[in-house]
Amino acid sequence: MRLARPFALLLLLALLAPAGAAADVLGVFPNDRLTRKDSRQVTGLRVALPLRNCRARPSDCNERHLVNQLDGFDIDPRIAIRFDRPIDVAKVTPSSLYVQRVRGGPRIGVNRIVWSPARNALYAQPVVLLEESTRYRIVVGRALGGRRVGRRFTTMTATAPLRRMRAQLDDGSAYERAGIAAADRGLSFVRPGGLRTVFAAPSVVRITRFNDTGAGALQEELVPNTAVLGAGQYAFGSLRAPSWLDGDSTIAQTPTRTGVPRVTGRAELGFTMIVPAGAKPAGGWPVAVFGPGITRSKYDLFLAADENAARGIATVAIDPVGHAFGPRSEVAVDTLAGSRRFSGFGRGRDRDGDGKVSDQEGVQAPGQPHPKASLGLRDGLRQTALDNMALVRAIARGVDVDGDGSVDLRRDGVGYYAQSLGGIYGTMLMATDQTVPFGLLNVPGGPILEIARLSPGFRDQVTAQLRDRRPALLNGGRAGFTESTPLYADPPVAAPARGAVAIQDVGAMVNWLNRPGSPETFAPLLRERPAPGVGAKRVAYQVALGDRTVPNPTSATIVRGGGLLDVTTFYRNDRTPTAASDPHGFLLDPRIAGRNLGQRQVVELLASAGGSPIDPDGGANVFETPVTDPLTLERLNFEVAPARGEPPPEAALPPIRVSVTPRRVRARRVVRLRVRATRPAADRRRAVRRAFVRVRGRRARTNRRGRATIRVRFRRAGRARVVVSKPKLFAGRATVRVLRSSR
Ligand SMILES: [Ca+2]
Ligand SMILES: [Ca+2]
Ligand SMILES: [Ca+2]
Repeated sequence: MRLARPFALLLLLALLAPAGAAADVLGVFPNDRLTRKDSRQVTGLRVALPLRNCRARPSDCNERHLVNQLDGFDIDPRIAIRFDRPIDVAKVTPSSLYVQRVRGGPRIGVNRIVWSPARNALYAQPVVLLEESTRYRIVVGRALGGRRVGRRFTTMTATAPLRRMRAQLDDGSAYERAGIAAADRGLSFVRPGGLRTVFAAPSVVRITRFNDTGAGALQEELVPNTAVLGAGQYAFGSLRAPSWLDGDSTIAQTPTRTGVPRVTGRAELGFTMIVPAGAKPAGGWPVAVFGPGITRSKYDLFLAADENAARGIATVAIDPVGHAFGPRSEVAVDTLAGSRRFSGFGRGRDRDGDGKVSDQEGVQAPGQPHPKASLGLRDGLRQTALDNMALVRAIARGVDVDGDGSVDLRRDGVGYYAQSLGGIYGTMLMATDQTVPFGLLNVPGGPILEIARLSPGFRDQVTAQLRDRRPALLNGGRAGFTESTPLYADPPVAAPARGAVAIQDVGAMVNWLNRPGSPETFAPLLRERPAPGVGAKRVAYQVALGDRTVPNPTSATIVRGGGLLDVTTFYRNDRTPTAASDPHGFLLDPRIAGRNLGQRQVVELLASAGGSPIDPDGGANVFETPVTDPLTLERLNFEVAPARGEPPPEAALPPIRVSVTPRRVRARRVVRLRVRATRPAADRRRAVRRAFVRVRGRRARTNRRGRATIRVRFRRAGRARVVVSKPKLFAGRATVRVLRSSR
């Protein structure tokens, strides 16, 4: 049967013509096309982003140089899809845009969606954390891109480097390289001169720190001590631990398959210890390691162990890298018999050369515009996790606290608990150290940059980094910048502030770079996918509603990443008389209502060697064990003051208007299409010069008058699209009708 000619033409048009004004996909990121083969890596690849505009944009190039050492893309990648024209963000659905393992698996939708009108680009992140060292594809469906586009990418190897460094502790090679003889790998309680720094707890009337804050006199600070119940001895001392840090507090990236992380030296770490009173059990007292938070120190142990000793648990803590002030720091213990003063083993150093040592100086890479600034806290956190592993291994060697020749602490089954930053490096420690079977992590979050930008107290540190970048990226608004970044449960952002997407670009790079030393990366290893030889852990988490220091959405990242909801307790400070205060410090701070019950949950978990977390207030609702409404975790839950000076929304790109003559041509003939491209100007249309013109695979560039001529032959009847594009302009199109050849 022959169709009537007009009908046949319509059918042809329907088959050949692109659907209406659907946008074309111009580029997809991440993308394995931006890698090189590298057999030294677990993934067989190494990232190879182009280094462009390095003179004008050195900070961007510094970051690219660092990611180009990694063996794959971020496990929480910020997907970027460039289109040639606007799309309807409402059309982003689990079927129009998703990520899927190349080997098969569920389709993973996206959230945290941003549409940039100025770039015609869509940004989004997968709803779940991807697995490391794994090939995925991003699929853009027809509903979004006019045609289906799939692009492969490979995720980075994120946890292996820390696990490899732990293995260097286990096989002794790290100690050998650090020059720490086997006999010197335990805990030391004796200071030079023979002073044994172990004190009978009831005889201690005061503990005082003398902080080395730089040049000048030491600064005196009383150490509050609430750990008196059942305490037998307060002990102080040191241990030697290998260090992988370079002078700028970063760890050199080595190939993930064949590389051996390089030990750069050793550190002498001070510790504090509380030993229970009474007769020790056979094999010694069970031990819990406490991990202090940022700007805090090992002296927080005396605020974090109210009930431990009374329950027969010895407690010990060391400082994070860069903490407890400078090397001249000391501690004095006043007893009924007199006062003893000895080194406090401060780990801070005057790294910025201002003559002062801050309470955390040296834990992170130098700030912008230093080439490694974007590594931030990554390696200070990894090193601190390794220091705590060295502490656990020192305990395993047998600890004789009182020097009577018998071991006083149990060698194995060490538990861990921690606050804030301690919960951050603690999550990394728990996920990688097979010798620590259980722990409780209080108020951690990640990634660090997300904590910093969302926390009113830390936000100005992000401001400083954006200000000191080259070029600077401050665009006005709260603390000087506006990032328009949606939280996990937020609706899409379709009108980001001017300059916000450039800040998001930096955020995505920094988070990617930091992932090997970030807690959410390690959270899946705790229970869902234990690392080889490590095993699943018995863990619990505490989160405080409305935490202004480590905001709730950053804790949610860990809880979601590790599937930890059933072991997470939500402390509802809003339901207590201390509702007005930041609940972040609730585990230690005697001024916050939830403190004692928070510590009760800790001690019950430690005493049961990782049993299910108790609900500290039972049926009452100040402690939710587990979290009643998980969605609450995804919100800030505190009031944010209105921002001032926020920039206007970014403007859409000026559109190119395309005119083509002739508008109708015959198929199978060479035709000359004359194209003209203009854009709106103040009072008239202006020519668009040097624009790219594409039609049916043929290309040309417009001249000074915005004109181009293309010779092209259309094979079949239908409609042909002429596309004119130029950076920073919205691409324009015109359609040419191709009639059947007249034979
Ligand atoms: Ca300094
Ligand atoms: Ca002993
Ligand atoms: Ca309760």
